[in-house]
Amino acid sequence: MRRTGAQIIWECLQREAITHVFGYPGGAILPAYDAMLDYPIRHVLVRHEQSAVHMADGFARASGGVGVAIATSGPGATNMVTGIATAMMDSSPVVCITGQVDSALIGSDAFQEADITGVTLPVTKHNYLVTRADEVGPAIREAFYIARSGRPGPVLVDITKDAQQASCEFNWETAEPRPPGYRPDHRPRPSEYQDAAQLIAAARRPVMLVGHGVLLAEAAPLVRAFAERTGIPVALTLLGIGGFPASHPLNLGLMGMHGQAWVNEAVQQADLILALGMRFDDRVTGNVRTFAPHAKKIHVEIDPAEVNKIVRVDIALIGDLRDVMGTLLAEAAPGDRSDWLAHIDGLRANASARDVQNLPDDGRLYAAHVMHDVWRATDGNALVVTDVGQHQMWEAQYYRHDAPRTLITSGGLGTMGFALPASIGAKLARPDAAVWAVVGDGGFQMTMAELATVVQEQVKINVALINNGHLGMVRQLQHFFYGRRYAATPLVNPDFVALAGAYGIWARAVRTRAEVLPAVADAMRAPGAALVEFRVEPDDTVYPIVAPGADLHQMIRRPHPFTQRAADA
Ligand SMILES: Cc1cc2nc3c(=O)[nH]c(=O)nc-3n(C[C@H](O)[C@H](O)[C@H](O)COP(=O)(O)OP(=O)(O)OC[C@H]3O[C@@H](n4cnc5c(N)ncnc54)[C@H](O)[C@@H]3O)c2cc1C
Ligand SMILES: Cc1ncc(C[n+]2csc(CCOP(=O)(O)OP(=O)(O)O)c2C)c(N)n1
Ligand SMILES: [Mg+2]
Repeated sequence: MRRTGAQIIWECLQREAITHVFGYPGGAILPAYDAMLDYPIRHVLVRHEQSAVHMADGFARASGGVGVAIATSGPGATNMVTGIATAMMDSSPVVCITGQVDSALIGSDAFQEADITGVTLPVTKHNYLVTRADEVGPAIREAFYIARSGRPGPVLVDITKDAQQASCEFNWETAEPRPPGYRPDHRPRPSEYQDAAQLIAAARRPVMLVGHGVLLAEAAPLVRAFAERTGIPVALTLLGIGGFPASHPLNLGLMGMHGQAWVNEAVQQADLILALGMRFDDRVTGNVRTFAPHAKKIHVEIDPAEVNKIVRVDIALIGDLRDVMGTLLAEAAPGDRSDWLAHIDGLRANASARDVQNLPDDGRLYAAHVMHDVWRATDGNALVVTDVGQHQMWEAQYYRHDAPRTLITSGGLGTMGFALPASIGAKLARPDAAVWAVVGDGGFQMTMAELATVVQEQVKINVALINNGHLGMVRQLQHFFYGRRYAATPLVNPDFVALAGAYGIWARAVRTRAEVLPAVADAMRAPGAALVEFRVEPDDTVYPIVAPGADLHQMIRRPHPFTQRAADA
């Protein structure tokens, strides 16, 4: 059949079962927008192209599918870069389609020309410049294949305006992708499995580190079965949260820079680390030279480039986590690690005495309380999307996630402004879920223009705005490491409730703990989107904290008994 390049874009998206695209139009992509009207795909009109990519990313992370973002050439395409880099760092499958100036004008500084394949080369898994209609189908089909196979990631397809306008024969079948040199399939050798099984059977103090790869591989049930058979406790990376149920007796919790003290201590005392789909980020390991010094290490990982990159391991099982865990489970010997678990329980009891949750209500509102109460009010069933900062860490510590894909957050790039748009994508992917965007007063202001998208597209999200009047996470670094010299971290904020009102969004401000549960319930009952502004303590600190580069067990702990007050800060 004969089609224009513009039509082929939508034919391909339809065949890839894409239901939503997130985008913003402009001259160089107009042929594609015009053709779009004839296809049954919902277009979500964003307010900034960075947000379009975050929405596609949120859609992908919530659904397990691929998210799609679309923009025009030049400023439209360059606005996408932060969103693309965010998806790249967290291995999220996103396909970005951009318009480009006519092929004859490339390199002439034509109106709205930017070399977006050049700009995005380091932050995409792969990218394409398409200058002919007959290249559109193969490029888009290959882009989807690359985005979702192996280690997922963002792929950009830049299509010139004349390629969109020209016609050619389109045949989906002949467009089957065969990218040269791309081999995403790896499998461990049987002897590697045997060596791993021996190390596991011999370990007396083993810990599993569950990472994002467990979610990407849809391997959570296998990991759970493996933990239960072997009695091995589980620590989670930030992006691994949901990969193992928080309520499970073998769950230890978050590890790393802001991980719980007992989790980091258990990792440091372990004699075996079984790292599953995680890449030993520096926020996870602290000082690499002293990381888990007594442990043999097994790394289950799909990307060979991640093996021995940061931490030297004794055995690497390179392959898809679901396949590898299936084989490991079949070979695993039942184990009893009750002495080790009892030891960790002792560490946990020691730490919990310092927990802010165990303190009497002193009339102040703490973000930790807010997150705990949001967890209670949502029965632990919400799909939470967090922004970046202190509130992100408090969510990770105090909202207990039992199911995969119920926490979406920007971990690797740490992109402020991620949460509001990503929550819109997540809600469109999972319309039945109660979606909460947990945002700081700083990051929210980076993409709050998307409140208009929320209203125009009638997306029922709920925003928990943790207003501490500061760029809290940076202020915290200044507090500990820069002699309390607070350069450029206090914020003068708008009236957030009035702001939401200007968009026609239900909103309420909360100042005391007693108001938290009713406000959360009312927000969810509100027929449209809702925003609750929690005016929390301005000087609160995320504990524990491992100083950058310090040993993982050398955490700065919350003072005990709890003494921190505004006046002490
Ligand atoms: C303010 C802030 C504070 C932070 N503090 C912490 C902290 O205290 N603790 C913490 O853990 N993190 C923290 N982070 C997040 C941290 O920066 C990293 O993003 C996070 O640790 C990465 O987790 P990960 O390795 O599990 O996931 P990713 O970085 O997404 O890596 C996933 C790995 O899984 C592999 N993989 C993908 N698919 C498969 C598959 N099918 N099979 C096998 N392997 C697969 C990938 O190749 C990759 O190596 C913080 C971030 C911010 C912004
Ligand atoms: C786009 C971007 N710019 C700067 C930073 C550095 N940074 C990390 S956390 C943070 C403060 C976030 O403040 P806020 O959104 O109010 O959250 P809080 O820490 O107060 O909870 C900053 C500036 C970042 N992560 N992303
Ligand atoms: Mg703040």
